[in-house]
Amino acid sequence: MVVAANRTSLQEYLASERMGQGHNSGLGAVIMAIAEGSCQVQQQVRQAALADILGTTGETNVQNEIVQRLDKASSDIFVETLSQSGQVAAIGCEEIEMPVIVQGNTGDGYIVLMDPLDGSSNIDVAVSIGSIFGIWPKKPGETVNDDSLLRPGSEQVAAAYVVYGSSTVLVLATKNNVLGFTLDTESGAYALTHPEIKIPETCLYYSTNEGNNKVLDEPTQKAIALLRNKYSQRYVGSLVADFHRNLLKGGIFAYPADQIRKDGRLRLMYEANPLGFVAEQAGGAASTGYERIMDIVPQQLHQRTPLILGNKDVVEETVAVIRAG
Ligand code: P6P
Repeated sequence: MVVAANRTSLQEYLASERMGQGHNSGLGAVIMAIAEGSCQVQQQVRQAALADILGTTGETNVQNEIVQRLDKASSDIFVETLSQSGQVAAIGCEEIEMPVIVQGNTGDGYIVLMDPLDGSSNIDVAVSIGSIFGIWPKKPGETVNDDSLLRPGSEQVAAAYVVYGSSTVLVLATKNNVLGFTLDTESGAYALTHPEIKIPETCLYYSTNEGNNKVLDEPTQKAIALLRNKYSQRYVGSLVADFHRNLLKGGIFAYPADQIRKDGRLRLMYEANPLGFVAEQAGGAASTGYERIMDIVPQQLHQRTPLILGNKDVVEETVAVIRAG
C-alpha cells in the first residue's frame, strides 16, 4: 500500500523487517493490532462530544480513578484487536483489574501491557492524549497465568505509543531502532515519517507538575530547581504528549515520589516500562530516581513508580542530586 506521498506504510515496514516471519513471527501482527485499534480510538477521540463519548461512566477503576467513557471504549477496542491478532496470550490493562488471558492461545505469542488511553483528564478539554503498549515474549511452552505478566521491563522485545495530537503518530521501538509513523486519515494507514528517532543530545525542556513542589523532599526539590534554572518548562499533563515532545526535541520528564505519592503516581508496567524501553532505544534513560526502571522486578500488575525519563545525561544528573540526599 502506498500512502501519503509514496511513503512506506507501517505494514510494508513490518514486512521488510520480516516481523511476520521467523523468530519474530507474530510480532508484526501484534503491532498491526495496535495500529488498527488506534485508528478506531482516534476516530472516537476526534468525534468526542459529537459521538457522545465524553464524560464519565460513573465507575471508578482499579486505580480508584473516575473512568472516562473514552477510557472504557479504548480498553475494549484494544482488547478486541489484540485478542483477534492470534498472537497475544495475555493482556494487562490499566482499566482492567485482572489480567485478560486470551482463550485458545496455544502458540508462543506475546504478552501486552497497556494504558489504552493515557491523559484522561485532558479528553474533555481537547488536549493531546495517548495510548501506551509494552510487549513481552511469552516464555516458550508457558501456560500463562496472572504471574506471567509480572516481568521486568528489560525483557520487553518491543514497545509502542500513539499520541492523538495535532496529528496521530505511532512510535514503535524494537531492539534495533525507534521509528515514527503518522496516520494518513484519508487512507487509514500509518506512513513512515520518522525513520530513526534518537533523543537529541541537547536538552531543551523539563516537564514536571510544579504544583507538587511543596510536597517533594528537599533533595528532590533541589533536583527540580536545577532543571528549572536550566530548561524551559513544558507540561501538558498527558505523559505521552510530554514524552513525545521531549523525545523529538530533547527534554526530561519528572514525576518523582513525594509526601503524598510515596510510590510515585505513574504505573510501572504499562507506562514507565514501555516508555523507558522507547527512551533507552532512542539513547535516553528512565529511572525511579534510585534505580533503572527496567530493572524493577514487579510485584503487582498496577504498581506505581516514580519516573525520571528523557535525556540520558540529564536523567543521570537529576538522579545524582536526588540520591545525594
Ligand atoms: P498530574 C494522566 O492522568 C497521567 O496519568 C499522565 O498522563 C500524566 O503525566 C499525569 O497523570 C499527570 O498527573 O498529577 O500532574 O495531573
